[in-house]
Amino acid sequence: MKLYFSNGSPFARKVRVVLAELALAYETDILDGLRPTSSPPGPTIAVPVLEDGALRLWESDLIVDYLLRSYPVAKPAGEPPLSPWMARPERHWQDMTVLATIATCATSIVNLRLMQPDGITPDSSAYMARQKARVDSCLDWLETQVTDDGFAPGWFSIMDIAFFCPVAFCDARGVMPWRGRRKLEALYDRCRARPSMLATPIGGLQPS
Ligand SMILES: N[C@@H](CCC(=O)N[C@@H](CS)C(=O)NCC(=O)O)C(=O)O
Repeated sequence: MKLYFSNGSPFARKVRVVLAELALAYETDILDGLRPTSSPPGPTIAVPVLEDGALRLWESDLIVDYLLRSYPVAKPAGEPPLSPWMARPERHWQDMTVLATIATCATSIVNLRLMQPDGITPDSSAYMARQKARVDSCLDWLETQVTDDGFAPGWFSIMDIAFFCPVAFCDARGVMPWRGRRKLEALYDRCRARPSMLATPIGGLQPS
């Protein structure tokens, strides 16, 4: 397998964390910052992109779903164990809605960051103010969905990982304050210590 990514990308980090949790080896194609539009690894001109043999996939949640289905582990090593699914079978639509909300929130966090160097901020742009409001609104709603034991109690879930990666990026890049939500903060602090998180620092100060 080969993963195209940048060290800063929170979407790529989610995939890297899952690869680490599944103990899967992979080659890397790392380019920090934005890749040239002339030679992207996929048509969305975004990372991550995963190559597995003849198959090439993009969109981080799709890649994670592919990994979980293609490389299930009999006995996950971590505690709590990595969930073997994207969403709990008995709460499929609720969990998929949580994942979709996190993805939307992550996109707004990254957009806020990517516009910073051009001086386009929530103070100077009504649309960036809307992106910031969207992040707050998503996080407020996620706080109502998460438990004291994460999004899926008893598991280190893809929802937990998908939440942690963009919020850690938000912290590291000083995008906007997000704290003040008790359960999300507790989840964030628990995730930080997980070996797969420690093994995938976002590093650098590149734009994304
Ligand atoms: N929905 C995509 C988002 C991927 C994404 O936006 N990646 C950023 C890096 S964090 C990127 O490559 N952006 C390139 C661009 O904006 O042109 C996913 O989940 O994989």
